[in-house]
Amino acid sequence: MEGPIVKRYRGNPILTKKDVPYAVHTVHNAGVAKYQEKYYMLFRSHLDTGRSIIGLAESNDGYSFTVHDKPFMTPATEEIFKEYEAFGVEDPRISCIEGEYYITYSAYSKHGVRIGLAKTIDFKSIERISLITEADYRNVVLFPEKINGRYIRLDRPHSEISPWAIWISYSKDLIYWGESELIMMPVPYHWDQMKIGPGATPIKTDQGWLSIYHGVFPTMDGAIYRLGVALHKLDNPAIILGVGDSWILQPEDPWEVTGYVHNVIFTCGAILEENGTVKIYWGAADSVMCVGTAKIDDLISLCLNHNRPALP
Ligand code: M1P
Repeated sequence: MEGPIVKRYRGNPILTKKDVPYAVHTVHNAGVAKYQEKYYMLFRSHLDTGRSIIGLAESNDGYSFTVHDKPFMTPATEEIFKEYEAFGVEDPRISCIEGEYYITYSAYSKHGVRIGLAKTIDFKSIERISLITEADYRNVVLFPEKINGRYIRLDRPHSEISPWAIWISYSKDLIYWGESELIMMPVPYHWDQMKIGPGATPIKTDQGWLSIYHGVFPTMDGAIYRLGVALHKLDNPAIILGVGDSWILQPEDPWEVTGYVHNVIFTCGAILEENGTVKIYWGAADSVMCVGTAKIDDLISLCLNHNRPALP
């Protein structure tokens, strides 16, 4: 492999607040999916209340996006969601399961952060299904198919006494989840030692499910958010075949280093193309959206040949 494992698109950032036809301060942490040959991006934006909503953009090539006139998702006005989304909806991830697009998002309120599950079949309307965690969780993403007859998700509960880590849970109906298990932890004095969280929707490959996650390192100048990769066993994603020892992307471009929150690279979506290239989308400094490409074989090789343990 020559050069960096993720090649940044020269036209970054691909989406900023200037591209949005309504008033927002940021455009970041977007889930992305392909529907009828187009790319659909659900992105988070801060309003001038400091609370977040979710907008929609579409693209023919995955690089040049046009934002729809109105937000796609704003805090619910009907109970029970209204009570738990009062402070905003954030960080959507999209998983296409049997032709329907399921969206997991953070629902923020005075009660903490829960995860909501919603669904769209056409990116025109959205139906809320359920709140699928209690507080406090973030960064929950569904595998894009049932495995052994069950839905599976990667979790990130918040703990007072342990670094925030990646768990797995199972469901027969997408509503009730259980058999939760800790599967991956930060490693002391590593680039992701402070906390980790599931990122993009897992990508199915012949060799396993490729998961792109974020890892955080504390410095005297604040936290640095980077991306890494892990490979989960195809028929049992609780088993991690390898976690890449090095990060695949860190803040370097000016809009990644400086912004609403400095030094943040945060992904909620990636698309595997037929030629083996993965388009990885990331929010930079919680301010703008960027994209880059990597070869799926390089990401898998990092997990299998240059790895560290999933659990210390
Ligand atoms: O500001 C960086 C990120 O912080 C939070 O992520 P995490 O809980 O994993 O640390 C979220 O607020 C996320 O949206 C944000 O990008």
